[in-house]
Amino acid sequence: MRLKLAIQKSGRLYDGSLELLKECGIELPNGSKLKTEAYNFPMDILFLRDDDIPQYVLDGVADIGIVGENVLMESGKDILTVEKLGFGKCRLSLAIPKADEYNSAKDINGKKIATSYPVLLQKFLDKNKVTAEIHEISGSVEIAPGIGLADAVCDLVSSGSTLLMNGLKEVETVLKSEAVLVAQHNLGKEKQEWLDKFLFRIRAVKKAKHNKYVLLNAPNEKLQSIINLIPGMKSPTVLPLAEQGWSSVHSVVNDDDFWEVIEKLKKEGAQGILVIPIENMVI
Ligand code: PRT
Ligand code: ZN
Repeated sequence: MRLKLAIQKSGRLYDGSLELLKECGIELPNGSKLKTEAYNFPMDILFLRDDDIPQYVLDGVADIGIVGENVLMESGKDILTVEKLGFGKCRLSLAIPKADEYNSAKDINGKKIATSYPVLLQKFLDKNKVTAEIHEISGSVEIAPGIGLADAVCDLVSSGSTLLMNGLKEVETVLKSEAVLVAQHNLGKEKQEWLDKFLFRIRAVKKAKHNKYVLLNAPNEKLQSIINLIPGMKSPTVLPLAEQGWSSVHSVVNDDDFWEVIEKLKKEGAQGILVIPIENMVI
């Protein structure tokens, strides 16, 4: 038994997908392009066009895959979203020429919209009870208004600079997207077990990225208030320093309120605060 994972063969999700495998300790031969076998995990990697991944997973050519939610939802294929992966983040947005007025979705009534995402756009139009003409094109959607092909576009945006360069402004978010791990519904017992092991590693890696290991020195009389600030996973490690009246405190701090916590620690009298990245985190 080998679990077959489909990833994008080149493009925006390629590096992130390989990076994820590496962080999960899954080693691949260098420079493989069509199909490759992991050395130390029962997994074969198939390199495909991103648009083909949902269908291949549905057919069982691949058991699992890494694909953008935008592609998955546009495809409408009945496969499972197992986990959000935190990379390849973007949004599918409606954009119109900068000078055009916009108050609500009603303003696109009767307009011609260029997109590579006709299904998602139609759903958005239906939800907003708007009728517009969808003009499906496969690439360079952003130039459509400039060359008179459409009045508006519905395209993926990350930094927004492509829209800006083409004289367009974003007016609605149709979908927020990131790379996700997908799987077919019935993998069978053995493959499911290996998927669970893969998922266990992914979650440990993701968790570690959101946390940092913190070491600091604290005066003993302030120990309790410092411990309250960094409760960690169970409770912090406290070790006596060679200098009387001082302790070393080790704990884990979440990314979200990281700087706030560090400031409070300083205020409470913590010294020599060291912050170290965590590679894996299993709870
Ligand atoms: O060959 P294949 O079919 O596999 O690749 P592709 O050309 O269809 O896809 P690719 O590699 O461009 O994108 C793969 C996936 O990356 C997408 O399906 C999204 O899930 C995700 N992603 C994240 C993006 C972007 N960010 C993104 N910015 N996909 C495309 N873009 C494009 C967008 O279409 C526009 O042209 O980048 C431009 C906008 O970028 P900004 O930064 O200027 O806003
Ligand atoms: Zn594609």
